[in-house]
Amino acid sequence: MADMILVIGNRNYSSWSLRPWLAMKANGLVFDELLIPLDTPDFPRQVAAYGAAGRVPILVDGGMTVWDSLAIVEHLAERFPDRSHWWPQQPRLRSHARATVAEMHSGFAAVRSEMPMNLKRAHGAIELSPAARREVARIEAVWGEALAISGGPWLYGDFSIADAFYAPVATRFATYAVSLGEAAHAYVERIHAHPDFAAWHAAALEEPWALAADAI
Ligand SMILES: N[C@@H](CCC(=O)N[C@@H](CS)C(=O)NCC(=O)O)C(=O)O
Repeated sequence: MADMILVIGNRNYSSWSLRPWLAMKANGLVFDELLIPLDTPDFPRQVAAYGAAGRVPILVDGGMTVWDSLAIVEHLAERFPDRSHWWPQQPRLRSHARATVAEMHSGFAAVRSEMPMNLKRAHGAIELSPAARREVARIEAVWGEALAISGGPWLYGDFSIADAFYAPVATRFATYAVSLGEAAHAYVERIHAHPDFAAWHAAALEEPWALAADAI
């Protein structure tokens, strides 16, 4: 048994769980996973065993628990400073990456609610609100700026926390066939080809659960 356990939701739907999971895998960390299915009568009781916030993901690291996807990766970046896929090394890129990740962590509500992550959904476009369209344009602009200042191929050169945090939205753009410029489209494909993401994706497709997001 590993020292760390990452408590996650369903791989198909839990965009917040995917973020730290991907960052941890990209950094070569060894951890156990505990999946608590979302939207089940038993979810509150099961998740309460790991933390009072009542949401996944949660990291159990030795004697302590860390909840919230961003707090988890910050905790791990401090604990494993020798790993190279947390924040970018260069200060300017690092500050930009932090702002980009903060923007995702606290925003893009319309994209999230209108296009829930649903890896099993048949790909196809839906009608987006003006707010969601504005957010899509903003995400494309953020990606474009990051790729321009870093030179790519990942947002800040090497794969970093920023890529892990934008991976769920990259899946939404593919699932809901969002029309994108060439650079953003290529970035969405790059995320899908990442071997760790591909492993998560393959496992998601095997899951038995069907949630309300399937209606979209
Ligand atoms: N800001 C939190 C959000 C976590 C979150 O909303 N998780 C969802 C699953 S993706 C959840 O646990 N939902 C269950 C519920 O609200 O009952 C984070 O970054 O970890």
